[in-house]
Amino acid sequence: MALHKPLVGIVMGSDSDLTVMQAAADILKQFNIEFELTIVSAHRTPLRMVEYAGKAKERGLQVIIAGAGGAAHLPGMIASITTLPVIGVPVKSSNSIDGWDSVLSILQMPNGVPVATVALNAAKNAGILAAQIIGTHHEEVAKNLAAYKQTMQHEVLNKADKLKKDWNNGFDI
Ligand code: RP5
Repeated sequence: MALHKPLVGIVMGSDSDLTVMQAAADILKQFNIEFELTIVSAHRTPLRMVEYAGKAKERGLQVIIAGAGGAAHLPGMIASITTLPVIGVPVKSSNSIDGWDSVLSILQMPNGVPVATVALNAAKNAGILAAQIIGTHHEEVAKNLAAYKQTMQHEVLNKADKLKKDWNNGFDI
């Protein structure tokens, strides 16, 4: 079987981020999008970070998902080096006070260097956003995303239906 090149790079500051970041990998698998996953630390392996970000585009990656906690500089620093879109996942890590440190470190980027920041620990949404970026030029991924939205809609409508029956009450459209 031919090996496909990964389109999405998932990087995290530490293996302790994996319990959160795993959700990005899981949803990309669901959408049949090839990805790679590794540890790159802005503070502990700065040269590896520069190398990873510097070579990401020429290696064929189209999006980078970067997760980190506490003084979370990884997504912003990667975004400062590459022209690829970078999605930042703030992780509520062991060194995070309450999660706000991670959120603000990733969110409050200076003009000119954007990071698409998702909610605290929201690696699943990072994966979906990466799929949506790939889906702008990949018809099969776009179809999978449309089907995913349909499924979510049906799930909510089924729940509303159940509530209506349980409470003999509700709203019809
Ligand atoms: C950050 O420090 C990492 O992204 C992780 O969220 C946090 C704690 O790392 P460990 O001390 O668990 O390796 O750089």
